[in-house]
Amino acid sequence: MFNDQKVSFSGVQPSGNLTIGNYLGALRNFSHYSEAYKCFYCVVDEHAITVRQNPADLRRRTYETLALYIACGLDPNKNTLYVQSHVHEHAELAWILDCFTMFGELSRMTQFKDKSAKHADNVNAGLFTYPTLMAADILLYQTDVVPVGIDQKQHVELTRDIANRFNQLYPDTFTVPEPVVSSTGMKIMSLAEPTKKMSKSDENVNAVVYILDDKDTIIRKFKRAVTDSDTEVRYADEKPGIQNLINIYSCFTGKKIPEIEQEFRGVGYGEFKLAVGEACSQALEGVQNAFKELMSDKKQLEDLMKKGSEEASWYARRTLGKVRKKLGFIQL
Ligand code: ATP
Ligand code: LTN
Repeated sequence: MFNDQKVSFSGVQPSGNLTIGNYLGALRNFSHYSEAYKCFYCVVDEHAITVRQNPADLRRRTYETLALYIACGLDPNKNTLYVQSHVHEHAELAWILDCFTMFGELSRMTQFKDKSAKHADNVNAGLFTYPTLMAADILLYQTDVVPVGIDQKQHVELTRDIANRFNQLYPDTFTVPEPVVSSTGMKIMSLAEPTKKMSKSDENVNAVVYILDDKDTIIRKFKRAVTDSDTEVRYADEKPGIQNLINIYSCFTGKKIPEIEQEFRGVGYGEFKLAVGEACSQALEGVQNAFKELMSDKKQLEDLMKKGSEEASWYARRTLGKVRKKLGFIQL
């Protein structure tokens, strides 16, 4: 809460091409708060370097992620859209929060366990303290709600623990945030291994539908999606592939699960998969057109980044100033 206004904050890493998982689990839900909340949506480039990045790719994806925020419906005049590394208070508060976060807490984070297994040759300290930088992102803005996919819930819960611990020692410093996870889009699964999360850094491009994939590619990927040997379009845990496709179809069409089962009763998987592909590509068409237009004017995107980081800095400075004072750092 800042000046009696509730705050929404979230972030996406520019670590790959954004997927429909990012769209349905996160981006699409950001705009729900634009009217009633003060909203900060950040491109978290500092988080992305916990895994090795090619500099040219990182730069391009940072522009693209900002353009996608806007293309997905976030009006830069109603939301503060910016890049994390442009607001140095994030890194500064992260160090302070490192001193209020326990080694055991960070060791329990499942994302750390997964990523350190995946990047065994580069288990760096940043990968380990990733959640304290995320806590700094959130707490700097006195955030009330954090719209995320379910995989990030554990990090937001750790953020709450850190905020409560800090507030106990130094009362009234931080608002304690709530994670908000959408019920249907919270975990879109890989099309190749439907028990695994769809992830933008997956090496198998056929397992992932990107927001910017063209219609033919989208339809081809859904056609190839791994399902079971049954033919019935039914939402059941023992049918993870079909369950995932029903979820995706439900997210894009707004139809409820029983209605979808009814719609595809007696037709084979082929027809159903085609319908999912069509619904998906149709829903993304507007986003893709807006994205192309935004990317054709880099200067405009840079102006927006500048405006966003200036707005964000104003809030970040206030919280960090309060924290520094409470800790006993000398103000000159
Ligand atoms: P990476 O593969 O680089 O770890 P990612 O695809 O998991 O990336 P993030 O940048 O870590 O994406 O996530 C951005 C937001 O998208 C987060 O709120 C996250 O919970 C959400 N998200 C990511 N993947 C999915 C998914 N498959 N289903 C639902 N939400 C998702
Ligand atoms: N950790 C998140 C990205 C992220 C984020 C945040 C999300 C960084 N800072 C603050 C919400 C709020 C991820 O890996 N998806």
